[in-house]
Amino acid sequence: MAVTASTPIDLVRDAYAKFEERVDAARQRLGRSLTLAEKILIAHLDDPSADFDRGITYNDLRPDRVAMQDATAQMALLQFMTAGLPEVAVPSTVHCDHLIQAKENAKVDLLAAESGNAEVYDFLESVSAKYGIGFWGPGSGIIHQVVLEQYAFPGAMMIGTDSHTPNAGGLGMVAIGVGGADAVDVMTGFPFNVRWPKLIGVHLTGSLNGWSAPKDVILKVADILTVKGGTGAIVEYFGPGANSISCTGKATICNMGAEIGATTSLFAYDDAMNRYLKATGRDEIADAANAVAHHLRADDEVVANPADYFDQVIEIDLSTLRPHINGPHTPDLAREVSALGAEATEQGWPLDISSALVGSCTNSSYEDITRAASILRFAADHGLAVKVPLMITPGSEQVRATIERDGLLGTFEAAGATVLANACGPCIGQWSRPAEDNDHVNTIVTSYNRNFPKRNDGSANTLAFVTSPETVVALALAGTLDFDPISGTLTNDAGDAVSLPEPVGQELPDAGFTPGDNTFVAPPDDRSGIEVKVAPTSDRLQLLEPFAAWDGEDYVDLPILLKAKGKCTTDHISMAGPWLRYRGHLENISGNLFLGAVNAFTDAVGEGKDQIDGETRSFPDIAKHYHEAGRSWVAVGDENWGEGSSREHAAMEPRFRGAKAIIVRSFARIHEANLKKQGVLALTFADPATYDQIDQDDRISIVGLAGLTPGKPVDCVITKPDGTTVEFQTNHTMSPEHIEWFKAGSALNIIRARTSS
Ligand code: MIC
Ligand code: SF4
Repeated sequence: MAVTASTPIDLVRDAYAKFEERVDAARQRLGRSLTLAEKILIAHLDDPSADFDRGITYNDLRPDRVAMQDATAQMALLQFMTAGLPEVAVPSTVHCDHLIQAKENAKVDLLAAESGNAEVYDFLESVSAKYGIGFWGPGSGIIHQVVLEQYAFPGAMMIGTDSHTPNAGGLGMVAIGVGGADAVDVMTGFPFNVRWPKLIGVHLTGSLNGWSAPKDVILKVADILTVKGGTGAIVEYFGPGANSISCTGKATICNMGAEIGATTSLFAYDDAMNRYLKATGRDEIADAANAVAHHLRADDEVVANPADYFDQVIEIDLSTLRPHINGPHTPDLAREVSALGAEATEQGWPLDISSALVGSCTNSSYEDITRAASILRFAADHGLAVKVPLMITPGSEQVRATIERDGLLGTFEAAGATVLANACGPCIGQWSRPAEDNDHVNTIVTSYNRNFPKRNDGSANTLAFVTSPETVVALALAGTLDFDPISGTLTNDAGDAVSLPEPVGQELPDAGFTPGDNTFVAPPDDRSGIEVKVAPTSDRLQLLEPFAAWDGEDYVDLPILLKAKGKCTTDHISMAGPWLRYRGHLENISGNLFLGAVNAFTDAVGEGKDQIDGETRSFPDIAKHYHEAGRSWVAVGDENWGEGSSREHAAMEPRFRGAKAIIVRSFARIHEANLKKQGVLALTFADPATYDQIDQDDRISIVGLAGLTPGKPVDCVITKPDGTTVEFQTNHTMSPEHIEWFKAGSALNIIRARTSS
């Protein structure tokens, strides 16, 4: 299989041939019309005759591609290596974007990353070369932007080891964020197993205008659906308004569907996608898509009567949608920009902005940058200047080189902005921010997608608000949250009141994109001599040992390592920022386990009571103590446990340290799948009130495990320190296959057994 810096046309044609074979047949079999998401899933079913039932059945699918970013690729590929295969079974790529720290500027930071992360980059490059994986080195850009520019195509299906993989839904595909173990399934030639999603339709009418941007669509959807409203569902956007949004704007909307927990989001193929494919040099793919365009959109009956086809339909009139800004601490806390000043004053959030950041995989397209730059240009011409540090992270080398050529980077630089590397940077806590900026409560505004506490600069003092790039720039000019770009005025250097004009963007560059420095490395044809080195002394990489199989016994009287209060996202379970350093070393990264979690018994963050000796210790230290003492344990939590990232470290660390079960009110999809893959019981309280009955010194038993059956509750018992007991039931979503994973110790143990036989 030739590995190239783009999707070969043959792969696209093969994918489209499946639509021809299967879509009509499925329509007849089901006796109804189909949504676009259904068509794509059906075209990618492992067994085209398999039954599927929304929200019920688990089905095997055959994705066209796999993409991995450096922070998750390490663990994914360490797992892949243990399968002992000569090469990956489907086209796969690795993208180096998460490990570059933002400190000075693009050039200095990239050099620092190249030397500081040399061991990890060398590992990823050699492992990619050995197993036939395309490698995008540091500086090439953020995974989702590169995938959109090079690999995504309408009607395709891919999985990526990053929760924002759905970004590619902007180019009409089903792109799903997964943990590394799911990627390993597909790279080892097995299907991707996922619960057949429910379908949420978002009907867009009207068209965006003035200050309203694609970002506002998803900020509004997050407001309506909340951070768990999309769980287990694909969000399909349709209607006349959809056609008025550019391809990259659609990608912004799909990208942030991760924030509502959706399996993925997508738009139908349209002329905006055709234009984008052509502008990014993929005319052949555009022609192939045009020839099957009727397969690449929902059937007409679906669009005419959406309530008959979707589980839920949301209506948004783009013409009346006003600019939004969401946060702090959660991406679904929404309001119009014009209302934020009053709300911030009431809540005691600092009105003064301490930094403004444009970019990330969500919002760094050519159109985004042109809209933001149009405001900066106006400001420069009218005696206005940004009042706070402004930073910009281009999404890819192609975008960076193009906006440099077209003078847009110059506009940012002239405004005093710092241009950071084409990487995640401050979006993932890789922001080396001066301590004096965040040693006190402070406010930042970003065009990113996530805003959990500590997300950007590692400080819980920083309150992050997410909004469109142009609104970030307007707020940077105002220096305060109490500014409405539509009706407010700013005072210029001559003392005059100035109103900002509406932003003006350009969907695609007139002169086409320029690729910039080529940082793609294809694997060599002869891979026989390549050795993948992992030094036994390394503190960043560690070969994996298989987890032990289940011993057939019930779990009796397990201590509760953590009962988490409130949100417990993957950032609370396994923090990023400085810990990204250890993403390839399971033992070392386990030093961050639950460091961000709030202890429900004490309200303390990251620490609890060690039940062995009664001492107060950090959660990772307690976990290590239990592990070394051979004690198994459980963790207890509230709603949407594991919200956010796809990082499987959040499941592997508890597994490694001896967690037998995570018992919560509800789970986020990717994290629940990751726990199951690693052989940890992911249980939900049948009665959510049971959460309140669990006290610090209780023990929990999980019984009847020999009878573990799909759909059947699992019995548990709380034993109080005085010996009294409280029985309760938990539910799980394990299929027969998942139960096999549990028994074998992990899904990977099963793959190992199959590939070695
Ligand atoms: C994120 O946005 O949280 C990340 C960092 O991209 C993660 C992946 C990771 O933790 O490595 C994600 O979204 O999956
Ligand atoms: Fe990177 Fe942020 Fe996008 Fe995650 S959300 S891939 S950290 S830019």
